[in-house]
Amino acid sequence: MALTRRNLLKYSGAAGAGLLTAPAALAGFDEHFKAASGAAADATKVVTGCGICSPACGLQATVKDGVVQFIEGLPGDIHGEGHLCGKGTAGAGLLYDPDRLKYPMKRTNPSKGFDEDPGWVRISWEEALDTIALQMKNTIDQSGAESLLFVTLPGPDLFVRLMNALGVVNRVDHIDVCFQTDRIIQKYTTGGKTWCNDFENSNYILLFGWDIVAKAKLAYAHGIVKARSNGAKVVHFSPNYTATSRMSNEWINIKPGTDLAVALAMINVIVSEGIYNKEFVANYTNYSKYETEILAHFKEYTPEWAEQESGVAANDIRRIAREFAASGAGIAPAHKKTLCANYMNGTQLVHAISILNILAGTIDRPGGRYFARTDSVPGVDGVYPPPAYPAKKGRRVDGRDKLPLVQETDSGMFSTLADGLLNKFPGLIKFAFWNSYTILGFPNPKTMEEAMKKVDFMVVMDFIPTDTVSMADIVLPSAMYLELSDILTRDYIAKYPQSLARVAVSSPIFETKSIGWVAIELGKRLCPDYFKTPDGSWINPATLLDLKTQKAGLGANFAEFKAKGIVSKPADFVPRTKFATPADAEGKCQIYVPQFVARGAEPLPKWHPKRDLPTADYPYYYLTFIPAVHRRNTTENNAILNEIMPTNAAIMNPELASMLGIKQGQTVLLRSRVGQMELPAHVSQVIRPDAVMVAHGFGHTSRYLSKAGGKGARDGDMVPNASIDDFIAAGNYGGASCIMDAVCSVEPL
Ligand SMILES: Nc1nc2c(c(=O)[nH]1)N[C@H]1C(S)=C(S)[C@@H](COP(=O)(O)OP(=O)(O)OC[C@H]3O[C@@H](n4cnc5c(=O)[nH]c(N)nc54)[C@H](O)[C@@H]3O)O[C@H]1N2
Ligand SMILES: Nc1nc2c(c(=O)[nH]1)N[C@H]1C(S)=C(S)[C@@H](COP(=O)(O)OP(=O)(O)OC[C@H]3O[C@@H](n4cnc5c(=O)[nH]c(N)nc54)[C@H](O)[C@@H]3O)O[C@H]1N2
Ligand code: SF4
Ligand SMILES: [Mo]
Repeated sequence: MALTRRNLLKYSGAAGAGLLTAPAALAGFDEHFKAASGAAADATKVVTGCGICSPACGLQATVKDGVVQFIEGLPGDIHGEGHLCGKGTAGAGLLYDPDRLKYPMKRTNPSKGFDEDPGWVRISWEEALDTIALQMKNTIDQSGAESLLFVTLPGPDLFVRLMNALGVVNRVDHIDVCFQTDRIIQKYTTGGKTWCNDFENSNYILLFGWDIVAKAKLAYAHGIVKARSNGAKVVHFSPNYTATSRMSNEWINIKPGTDLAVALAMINVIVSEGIYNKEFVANYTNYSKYETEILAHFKEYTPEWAEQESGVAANDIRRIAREFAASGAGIAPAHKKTLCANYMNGTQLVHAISILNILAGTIDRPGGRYFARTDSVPGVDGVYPPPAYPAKKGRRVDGRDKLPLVQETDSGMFSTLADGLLNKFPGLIKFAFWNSYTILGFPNPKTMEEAMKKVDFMVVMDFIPTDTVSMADIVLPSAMYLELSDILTRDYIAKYPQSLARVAVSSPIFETKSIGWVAIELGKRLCPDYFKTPDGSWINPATLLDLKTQKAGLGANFAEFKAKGIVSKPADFVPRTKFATPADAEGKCQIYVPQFVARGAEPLPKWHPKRDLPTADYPYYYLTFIPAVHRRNTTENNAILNEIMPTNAAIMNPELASMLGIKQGQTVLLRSRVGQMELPAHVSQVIRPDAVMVAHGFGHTSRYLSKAGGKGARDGDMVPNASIDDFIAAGNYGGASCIMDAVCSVEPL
């Protein structure tokens, strides 16, 4: 059914009526549509980019009377290839979520807690910004800039400018719970981010974990499908049978946390048999310089040894290693969470996988992992060079500075933040600004809840009333991607540059604003010199966008770029012959990383087990996964997606269920050494008998999320919190965040 103004009003009114406990500021939606009804009567198609995940597939929205009626893929876009995935198609459910934050609000109940009613009162933007600026200024004056905490991605550029101008030391983001270890390893082994996977030209795709087909970046899911139809072989190691396992030629059931053993053994086979890509290895890697060390190091990691650790037959490991090496174009993507952040040994695992790709000789080669060729779009500092920024002085609350390789990345750590706030530096942080992050993304949200109570003043900017919003002193309503304009460079499929204009398809709902606008407004109040243009006027977001468009070579101004929709600059793919590894690597890929030694890390990956192993009390592996139809912890309240998957369950094998006397749908109690949860059992063959699996993204506690609030359980409640000391002791020098490193018991209730 297409959305029309009439049925939307009806729908949002009905959903709003469900929110009987919600304050006036959160209820009702009709005002916005009344305002929009003056718009043109004819339906128009607006081209933009999806904003649910980072490839930003091209999207076209049918808009009538100012209301988005239909969303579909954009023909000609290399990422979506004219399609959107389920999450992307349901975008209007986010835009028109009746629970959205609509106005700035302040709390009137001084008692803070996730169970407390904050007593929200609507305030003006002026009052909100003045209050926030005053709190920030007082904090800096009394305790220094180190007492400000920003929980935000390193963007947008205007917000970064504000943080730099104030000398903010403590900015943290979720990169460590996702792909930080890969980022560190790529920097030293290949010279940068190799997230582009040339699946369609690959002959052999070796997948450890990553459920690429369901966890689509649509672009990669298409790539796997094309690879299969081109005759490539796909091998998928996973403790559960996933959508990707179904698409693979071989699914290999692996003991959780042991992919490292298998990868080390594959390197053993390839180097000891000398079956690596001779031309690439000789010309573009440091193999020959460190051959003695490499051969000696991997000698002990035989397939027979790896079989003991992983349960994967030695013969299979040997055979797959040989097939991969002989294939001519083999690829082993690492990309994100499953390999990089799941377990304590994630850093070693991504190093081992990078070595496999280097030995296959496919770094920046057809069929391999390659570097994105993109347009270069300047940030605000490239358009308006800022006055010199003050030096950043102060302590890192997350302890990042104890891990030199992480310190070099400039992103803070979700995984150790709670420990820092509670134990290492209690009282250090007086003011926190959360921008589009909520506690469900933390390895152990319970500890984060405790930690947040220790911060005196908290601002939360988001587009929906998340759990974190419940703890805020001031709440700022954020615009979301369908209300914003921007330049999107395509960097998932990027053999040549392609940029897409993100165009607002809806006027801002109620009083929502962008974080860039907030940065300028706070800048005016706190550090005006950084927010002026050379002619003395305030930076204007629309003019800034025009200048960026011009400098990136995409058009004379944004309107011109917007009229084109997509700007492609086709060019031949010229493989790199010099790699941007550290200067002393002389432009070569590094298998052995000599620079790691001085940074307290291992130059070659060693075997380390995962952190939590089964015990008599907690005999089963605890696994989590992200469902295909949701984005992490953002879409559970989207009416369309909530209907498809409203809650989670404890997924277990029939063998385990029958041993424990558990029936389909029966409530079970899962316990780990730090937490417990009750969920209905979902008995299915898809998972190993020694593991239990729970979907991430559920267990929201916010009373203002009328569809997701109170449904399901929070996967992270079972995962032990970590500290920097734990990481150092375990040799986890890349800060792999142990996002599902837990074991559990199961009992029927
Ligand atoms: N639909 C959807 N797609 C997404 C996202 C989203 O929110 N929604 N988010 C994107 C992001 S940020 C990320 S990081 C990726 C995450 O995508 P994935 O890496 O696929 O993440 P998960 O779904 O958490 O885990 C995938 C699988 O790994 C298996 N697994 C667990 N332990 C092990 C192990 O030790 N070895 C092996 N081989 N497998 C194991 C799990 O059982 C699960 O089936 O997805 C991206 N794509
Ligand atoms: N326990 C556990 N923890 C995990 C994971 C897990 O599987 N289990 N997975 C990890 C991984 S791989 C990742 S990538 C992280 C992701 O963790 P997060 O980054 O925290 O998850 P997101 O779903 O991206 O949503 C973050 C916030 O952004 C807001 N948001 C979403 N879209 C918009 C928008 O368009 N505009 C604005 N203003 N706000 C928006 C949402 O409301 C939400 O509050 O979580 C990690 N943490
Ligand atoms: S893969 Fe899906 S959610 Fe991600 S950008 Fe494309 S359509 Fe949107
Ligand atoms: Mo992620």
